[in-house]
Amino acid sequence: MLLNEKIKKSLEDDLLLLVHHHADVDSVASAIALKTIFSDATICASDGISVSGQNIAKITYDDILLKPPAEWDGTVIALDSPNPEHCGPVPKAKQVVVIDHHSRITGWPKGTEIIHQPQKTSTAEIIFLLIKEMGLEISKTCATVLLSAIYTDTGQFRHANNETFNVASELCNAGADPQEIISILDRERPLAQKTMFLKAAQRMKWLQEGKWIIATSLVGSFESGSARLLIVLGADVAIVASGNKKGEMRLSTRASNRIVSEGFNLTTVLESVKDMNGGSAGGHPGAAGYNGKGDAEAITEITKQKCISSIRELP
Ligand SMILES: [Mn+2]
Repeated sequence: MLLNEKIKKSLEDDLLLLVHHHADVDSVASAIALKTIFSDATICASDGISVSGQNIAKITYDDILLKPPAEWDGTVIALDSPNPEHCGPVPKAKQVVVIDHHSRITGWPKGTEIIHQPQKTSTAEIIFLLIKEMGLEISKTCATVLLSAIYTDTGQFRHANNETFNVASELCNAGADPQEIISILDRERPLAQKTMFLKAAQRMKWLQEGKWIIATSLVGSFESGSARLLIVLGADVAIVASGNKKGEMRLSTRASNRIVSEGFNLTTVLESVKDMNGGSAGGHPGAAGYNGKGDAEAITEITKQKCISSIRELP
């Protein structure tokens, strides 16, 4: 059972569904799916929605609040967010509930109710189970957004497990159409994104450590898509950074399935960057992110060195 009495009670209150910064498909879809059940809920993003997240938002055209209120007279549900920095500022509320599937959950204050299922390949799968547990019907829209999230978070099912396929099949029975989802997710990319991906490739540097290739690059935005593309190009580890004039920087990292299956873990690498430089880190062994302060290029270099060290420690 995922729901305890305290969470069940808090779901009867006014709900604010909070997605993480630069919200991805999993986060936005989880919010929209919950809104198909709790139609009075408010969806809120505190730091923008990614292009692919916006494609999902267009399925229902639900209003999305772009700035969280300082206080919320009810329950805040933080989605796909392993720490409060990832979706903050989190409004003061009667109750905060976190629903997440990242490896490690940290930093949530005492009294927060946490539904943490790190073995699930997406937050959407947890939402699916929650709705089932409540004995409620899954509508076609709900099934469509949840299956879109599963597609995305599993890298088109490359990281899927047996349970992922079971849930996907149930979502199809509830009306999700796999081909329709592919066409939603494959909508044409904005020009700014295409040119940024090309710049990421142009500015890429790479080195070989044993049989593994580490690639780094620097972009103005779209770090995570850029990192994924460097893996497609042949890197085993991709580190893509962006920084702004305020001195804030963001790292997105990806690792190939092959190196992850040999024990390489990006979460551990970025946790150690966090221990050294402050900020926040989180993710999965093969896909993780870091937010902090400092020079984007310098932090990239440090991260690269840490990747080299952990590659040398692989069995
Ligand atoms: Mn996710």
